[in-house]
Amino acid sequence: MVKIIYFGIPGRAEVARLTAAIGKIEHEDKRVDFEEWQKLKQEGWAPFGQLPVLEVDGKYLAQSAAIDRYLAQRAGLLPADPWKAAQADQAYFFCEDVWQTLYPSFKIKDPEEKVKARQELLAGALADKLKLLSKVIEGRAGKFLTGGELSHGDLAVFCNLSTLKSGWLDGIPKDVLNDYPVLKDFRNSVAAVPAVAAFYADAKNNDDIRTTGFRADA
Ligand SMILES: N[C@@H](CCC(=O)N[C@@H](CS)C(=O)NCC(=O)O)C(=O)O
Repeated sequence: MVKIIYFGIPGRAEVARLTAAIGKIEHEDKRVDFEEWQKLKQEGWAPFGQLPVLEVDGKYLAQSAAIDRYLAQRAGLLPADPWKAAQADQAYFFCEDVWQTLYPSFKIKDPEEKVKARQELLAGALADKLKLLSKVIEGRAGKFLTGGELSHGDLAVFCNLSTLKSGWLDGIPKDVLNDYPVLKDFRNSVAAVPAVAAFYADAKNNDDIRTTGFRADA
C-alpha cells in the first residue's frame, strides 16, 4: 500500500498525486493540516522532518523529487531511454530554479511590498526563467517534453505553471501565461490529458487553487 502524505495544497505533492492517479497505483492521498502535522512531526517517521513523505509498505521516503521519480517509474512515466529520462529531469529540476526567484518574496511581510517585489520579478528574473523554459519547450521533439509520451517532467512543468497562474501568489496575475504562449499551450495540453482532466474534475480537487490554476483554460 502506498500513502502520499502532504498538506492539502498542490505544492510539492501534486506531481506524486497525478502520477499515482495516471498510473492507477493503489494509494491513499492523505492530506493533513498544519496543526495535525505539528503533532505527526513529533512521531519522528518523516526522514527529514518535512512533507511530502511517501509511505510504501511501512517504509518512508522523503524529498519530492525522489518520491516523484519512484512513482513515475512504477506508473510507466519515467522514460526507459536514459537520454529521455534526463530530458524530463532537466525540466523537472528547472522548475525549482524558477521558484528560487520567488522564494525571497515569501519572506516579505508587508503585502504591498510583496506585490511590488513580485511585479519586479515578473519583469526581471522570473521573466528570464520563463523565457528559457519556453525555449526548451518550443524545441521539444513531440507533444510532450521527451516526445509522444507523458513523463514526470511534463507533470512538473504543468504543476508549477498551474500554481503560478492560480492566483495563489499575490502579485502574480492569473493571466501571467498570456505573455508566454508556448508555456500556455503546453500547460493546456497536459491539462487535457484525460487522466489529468479527470483528476481535476474530482470533487476533492475543486478548491480555489486547483480550479483556477490546474484545469485547461476555457
Ligand atoms: N526539498 C524538500 C522540501 C520539503 C519542504 O520544504 N516541505 C515543507 C512544505 S513544502 C514542510 O514540510 N514544511 C513544514 C515543516 O517544515 O514542518 C522536498 O522537495 O520534499
